[in-house]
Amino acid sequence: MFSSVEEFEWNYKEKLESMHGKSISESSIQEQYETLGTMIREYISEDWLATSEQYRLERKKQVYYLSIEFLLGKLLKSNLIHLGLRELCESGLNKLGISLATLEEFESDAGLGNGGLGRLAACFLDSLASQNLPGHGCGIRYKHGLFDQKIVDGYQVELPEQWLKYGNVWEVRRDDQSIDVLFGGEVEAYKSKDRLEFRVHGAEAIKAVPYDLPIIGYHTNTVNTLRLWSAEASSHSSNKSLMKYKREAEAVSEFLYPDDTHDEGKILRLKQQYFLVSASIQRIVDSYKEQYGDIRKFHHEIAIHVNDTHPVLAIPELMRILIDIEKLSWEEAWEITTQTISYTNHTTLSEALEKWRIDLFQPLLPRIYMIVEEINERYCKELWKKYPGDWRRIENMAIIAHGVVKMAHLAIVGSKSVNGVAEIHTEILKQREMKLFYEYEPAKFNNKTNGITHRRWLLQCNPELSGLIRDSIGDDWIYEPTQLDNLLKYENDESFLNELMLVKKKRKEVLENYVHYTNGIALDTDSIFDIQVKRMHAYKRQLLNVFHIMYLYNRLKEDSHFKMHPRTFIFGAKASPGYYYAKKIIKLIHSVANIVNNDRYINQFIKVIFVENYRVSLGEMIFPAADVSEQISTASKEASGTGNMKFMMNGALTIGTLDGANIEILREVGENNIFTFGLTADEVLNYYQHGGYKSSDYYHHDSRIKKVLDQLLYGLFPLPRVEFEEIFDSLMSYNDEYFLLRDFSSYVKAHDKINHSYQNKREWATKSLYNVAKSGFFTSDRTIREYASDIWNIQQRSFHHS
Ligand code: 4GP
Repeated sequence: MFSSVEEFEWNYKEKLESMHGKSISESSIQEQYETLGTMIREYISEDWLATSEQYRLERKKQVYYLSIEFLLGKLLKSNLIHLGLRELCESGLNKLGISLATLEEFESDAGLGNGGLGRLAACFLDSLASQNLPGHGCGIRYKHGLFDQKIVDGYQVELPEQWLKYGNVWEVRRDDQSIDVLFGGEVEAYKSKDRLEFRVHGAEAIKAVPYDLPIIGYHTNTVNTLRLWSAEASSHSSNKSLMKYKREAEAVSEFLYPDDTHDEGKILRLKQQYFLVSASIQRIVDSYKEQYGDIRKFHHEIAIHVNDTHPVLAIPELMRILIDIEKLSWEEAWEITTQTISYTNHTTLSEALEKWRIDLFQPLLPRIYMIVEEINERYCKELWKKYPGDWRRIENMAIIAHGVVKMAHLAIVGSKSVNGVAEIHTEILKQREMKLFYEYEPAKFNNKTNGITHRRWLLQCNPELSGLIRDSIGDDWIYEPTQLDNLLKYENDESFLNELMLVKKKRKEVLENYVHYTNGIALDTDSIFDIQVKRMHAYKRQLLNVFHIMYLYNRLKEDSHFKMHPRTFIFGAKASPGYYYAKKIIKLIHSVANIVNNDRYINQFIKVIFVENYRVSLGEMIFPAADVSEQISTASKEASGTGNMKFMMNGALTIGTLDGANIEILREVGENNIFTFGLTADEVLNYYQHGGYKSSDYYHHDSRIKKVLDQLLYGLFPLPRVEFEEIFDSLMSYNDEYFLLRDFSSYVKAHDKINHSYQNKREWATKSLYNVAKSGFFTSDRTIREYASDIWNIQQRSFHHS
């Protein structure tokens, strides 16, 4: 059906007619999009089936990646590129008067995630399929993904996201694979053949219905599966009124991260977690048994990875199934479980370390709670043997303590492997956050530095740059991105370097067009595009970036001799709906933008742009357009970062702290090709531990800082003093937890260096080249290979090029 343009054209017309009963000229963009999507899905259906069939025949060990988030973005374009069909479809559609780009644009972003953790999961799926590895995702089919952000008068307003408004062409609903997940009820213990057994009475069932999405490998015929579970009313249960029950059941997969400031919201989140885990594991066990029969060898054939602590109930759920249903002993079940499960930690921020109150947990999941209690008891006994009398240590390592269940502790105890996501992050886990666990079981801990799929984040989003790379070093880098290193032979090639800068300019123009259209502000594409896009969070220090802009504004105002290369500061960020402080920073960025962009003198040098509703598809436009990548978190706080890798791969230079994967970027590119500044992680952690930092000293001794901070309260913005008082107080009254004032001066210096270095076009181009050439290490293909060999022990299926 896709062997020639003509054949495609013919088939497309037929399909459109049969699906919508319309001719091309009568059809809407939505119908045209749906037609193409459906054709592609049907086109791969054979490979999709064949892939699982082959895994079965070859008895390949499979990994299931459980994640509460999958931030996929749009799929049409990447699917076409992966299948090698994009050009053919584009020509065919052109002939029919349809623009492929318009259809690609029409598709909604699948925004089933917040940020790094969810986007990483999406990159991993891509790398598994593209490397012919038997790995699948399990997640939740939220009806509404991450909210849509609107900016009204400089404030963030959240609107419900509607990605399923027109359905989802990629998914296949699998009613035959539906399964009930049970909540509540009472546990009954009974004797059966000398063994104490348990069953639950009076539980309420919620039906989990899977929707399968194909994950198409790049130029191979491997098609893996992402299974997203949707919650529906089950025919089996409930004493409640039908309407109430139906509403409650469907609420489980309605929103990504329901508001959990109240107990009701907390219970819903816990329900979501168990829903994902229980449905996935029940099905994994079923299909394993169908194929292999002997449950005792489960861990030889199956690996289950929990992405952060949200799916950690996988541990007691697998125990429940092995003990209550498969009738194994505790010891056998524990051996299998702890050989099956592995866990990644993505953050050391204390507010992100999940703890569930027992009074919420136990009534919702009584049998699971019992199992967690027993895991805890046995573990504490084991610890007592090793550390007799050291009850303090044991208390600190317990899974249940002080009325809460500590999910990270459960994760560590029940997994065979615990990994951090960048070298420094793993070290901090080992030496500080998880020190006691590391001392007890050092072999469990390992590092897997994050990566990104270079297929989406270079090949797809930057055709100009990938074209230049192809013309210079061929195509091998697409299969092995460390080959990008070969670009270094152009280090002294003036014409190549000019080309590279021309590509950058083109990509800046694309972004300029978009910003011009959406924000109504024209940008100078000869200015330095200095970009910070990521979730809004105090530790990521967007505020430090704003302070630098305010400082430049002041300097330009005060000193008419001060000149700088024009800069365009671009921000994109969503703040959590309940995170008041982060929302204030969004307001501050807009307030500064207002002043700067409307000042005729100043705006020759600086412009400030906030792009609304930052998401994956916008990222695809933004990363290629950056000259400077802002990675300025307080050292020790950013576990890895992955945006830093996307910028680098597209030739931006990083200004960054020695945090997360920035350190590894520095190692790859060398210190000439990155601008680092600020406290080190050790220095930060020592301050936290021993004190000694006084932010007010910096306020009183650095007039630049004093001026900027005072301006938060008066003299600059036409706003009441209270507007930014909280920000001021966080720095002065609460001693600047994230060390903005401490790092300000070295940050300004690093920016001066950027300004200086950009004057020399050739020097800048060479630095940019180094960043692209050395970015191969950060492909998620490398990361996934490490997980596959060190943790999951899975192997590629026999290779099929297509
Ligand atoms: C993020 C981390 O903050 C980021 O440093 C890391 O690159 C990313 O995970 C992937 O490992 N964490 C989250 C989260 O997104 O929700 O905790």
